[in-house]
Amino acid sequence: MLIGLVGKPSVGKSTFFKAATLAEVEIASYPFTTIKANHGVGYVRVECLEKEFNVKCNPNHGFCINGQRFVPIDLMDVAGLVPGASEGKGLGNQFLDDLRQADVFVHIVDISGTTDIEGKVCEGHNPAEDIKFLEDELNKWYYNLFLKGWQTFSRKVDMQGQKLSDAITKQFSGLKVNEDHVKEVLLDLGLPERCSTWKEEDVKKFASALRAKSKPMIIAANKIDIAAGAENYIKIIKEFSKLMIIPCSADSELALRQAAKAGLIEYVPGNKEFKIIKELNEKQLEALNKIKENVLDKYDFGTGVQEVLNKSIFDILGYLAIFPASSSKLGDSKGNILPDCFLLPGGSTALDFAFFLHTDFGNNFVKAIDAKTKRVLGKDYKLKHRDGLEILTK
Ligand SMILES: Nc1nc2c(ncn2[C@@H]2O[C@H](COP(=O)(O)OP(=O)(O)OP(=O)(O)O)[C@@H](O)[C@H]2O)c(=O)[nH]1
Ligand SMILES: [Mg+2]
Repeated sequence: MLIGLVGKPSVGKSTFFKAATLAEVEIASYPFTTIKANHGVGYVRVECLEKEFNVKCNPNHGFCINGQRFVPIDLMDVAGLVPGASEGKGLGNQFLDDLRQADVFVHIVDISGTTDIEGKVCEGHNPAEDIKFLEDELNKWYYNLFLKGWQTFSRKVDMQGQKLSDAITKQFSGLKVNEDHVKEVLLDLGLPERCSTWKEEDVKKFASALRAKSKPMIIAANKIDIAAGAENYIKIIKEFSKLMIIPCSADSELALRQAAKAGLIEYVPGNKEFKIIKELNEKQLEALNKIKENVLDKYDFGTGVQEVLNKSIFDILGYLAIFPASSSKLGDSKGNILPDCFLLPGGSTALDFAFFLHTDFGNNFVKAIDAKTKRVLGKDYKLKHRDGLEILTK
């Protein structure tokens, strides 16, 4: 799964990326600091099963602190997007190309209003404008891709009597569009089956709806630590009540994670508190106090960075965290306890999980056992978030 960080220049995309991955990337207050996309590994946070079994886990991937398991996911930070990007303005199309492979977008917005529409420092900018223009540019990007060659494509589909949803999925596979998305959009819009009869307006509607379905979006209302942020945030959640908007301070998260890495504080990403464990100088103390007062004590999700990642994967994409585990033996052959935690699509069954682990497990599936309750489960059992399952085979 790939999360793409998008937004106009200077909103804090690279800061968010660095806070989540601790990778070395360039951060600066002028627009277009990032030119080439950055790829890295971030984590979603899941309550580990170790507590239920009273053991200490040894993760193969990611890590676990105080019973909180951090499971790796891919993140991508790209160049800033300005109005007209789909027509090539700013760093335009090159950057849009980077986004094709994303499964979900985090739109980073400067909620403090201290950067204008092109990312230059200002005061009093209305973040609502940014939310609108970005969606618009992304929709235009899809539309332009569709329009290119649409006539030839649609005629061929109709003439050869191809199944429309299948043909579109194949044609636009580079955008990671799946056939379910296409079917749902065709059904929602009620467009004619003969796609060569679609008007330009129909193609536009279709492209926008498919963009929303195949690249769903969550909004990180970043720079909430700046005074004007709080007021703007309240306005924005009223104006865009249908969108998922999380207050966020990437800069605060970065400071906390770096302080924790340097051994100055104990901090579990996503928590609302930290503990000082080393003697700090006045400047360090002041910086941490500001984060506590302006961000952690004020908002439900701490700095919001972890919450944005979790919501993207578990709420928007609907994934489930599943632990391979058996009630009698929690370790693997090397004695590692609860070594794995996998992310599976919502709606997956016990049999899907078996195939996910290994084709042989799937082909020879007999039953699954719930490690927490010892209940026997059949192949059609629908997985639940934080299930621990053992697969028994022939
Ligand atoms: N106060 C505050 N400043 C932030 C926050 N996040 C980022 N910044 C600052 O905003 C400026 C831009 O940050 P970047 O991370 O480089 O922004 P970007 O979106 O990657 O910008 P481009 O690469 O130019 O598109 C820097 O000066 C950051 O320190 C935040 O949460 N709070
Ligand atoms: Mg950047």
